[in-house]
Amino acid sequence: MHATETPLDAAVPAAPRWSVAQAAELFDLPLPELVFRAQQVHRLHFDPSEVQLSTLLSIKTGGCPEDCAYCPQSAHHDTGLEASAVLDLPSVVEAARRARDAGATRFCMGAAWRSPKPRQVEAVSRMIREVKALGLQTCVTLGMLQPGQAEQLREAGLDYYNHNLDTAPEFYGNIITTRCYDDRLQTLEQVREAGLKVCCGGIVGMGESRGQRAGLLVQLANLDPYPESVPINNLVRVAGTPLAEQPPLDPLEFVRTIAVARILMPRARVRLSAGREDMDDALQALCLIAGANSIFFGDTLLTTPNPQASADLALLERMGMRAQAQHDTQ
Ligand code: SAM
Ligand code: DTB
Ligand code: SF4
Repeated sequence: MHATETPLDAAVPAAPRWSVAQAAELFDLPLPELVFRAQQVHRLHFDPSEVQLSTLLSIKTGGCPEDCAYCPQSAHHDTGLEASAVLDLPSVVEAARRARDAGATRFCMGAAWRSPKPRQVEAVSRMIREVKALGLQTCVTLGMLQPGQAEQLREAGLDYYNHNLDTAPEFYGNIITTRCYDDRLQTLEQVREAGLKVCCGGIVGMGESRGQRAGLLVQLANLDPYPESVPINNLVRVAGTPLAEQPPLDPLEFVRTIAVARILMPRARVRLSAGREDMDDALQALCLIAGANSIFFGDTLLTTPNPQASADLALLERMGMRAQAQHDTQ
């Protein structure tokens, strides 16, 4: 090689890799120091007064063959939830229109599948086309994908694919036995290779340690590139699931998790996700101050309740904050 040439890969800056020890050090900081650092990072990349609104719709509910211990939709748990067929296209379009009219910029459709069949991907593709035509960003979460399916979804107009790592690798087996961490990583790779944006996060409050919360965030941050969208869910303790009696996480530990996610993934939309029904306004405000800049918007998540849209808009107003404009969906 000529002396002035640089090797090809030297021109591409490597994504910063984080160690679990570094993330754990952040978790251990005094809360004001941690929140200050998260705010500094947040302001470098986002308007700190703006929050993105995503609305969820369950397009196929219940009867899932996977055994995720947190999930009311698993056929392994008796939660009293009736399994239903795939929603019809007009109902999906109607729900998306209502979400858009209420102020959402992204519409996320979730299905209780381990992995979609070809005809199911076709049905979802029809939904994606129509939702996209309404001017909304589109996201789906359908479980593990087979080769070619991510491309098919992208061609229909999909922007984001949600597939959560859920927890740290070493805690995963305590929560799910019907699939492994590598299965999840493989689907995430296919999603990336198809040119889709990645929505990937996890759940806290399932009995994991602080080190394991750090471990989850490091797994997410070290995906190359890290996800554009990072949902941080606080466990919704649903009766009939194995985690129904799990003691609640210290709310300030949830705030710390948000702040560390913001620092490790500076440009990501960090979403204050499931679990807001159990949080008062002050705690939600603290999460938005600590670096969250997205919420699930609308009175149901997939199967469980979420705060009323009017309450969320009122909270943003009280904080002097605002929803992301519908013409500005980056
Ligand atoms: N079946 C697909 C999958 O698992 O990827 C998509 C739907 S699944 C319900 C989407 C995500 O919802 C899960 O990965 C999990 O992070 C979250 N979730 C499910 N039940 C939850 C609960 N009780 N509390 C918090 N988050 C939950
Ligand atoms: C995510 O991380 N959380 C959402 C969405 N992605 C699909 C789902 C939360 C589900 C909470 C339990 C329920 O409503 O069934
Ligand atoms: Fe099925 Fe997804 Fe629920 Fe697991 S989280 S039981 S895969 S719907």
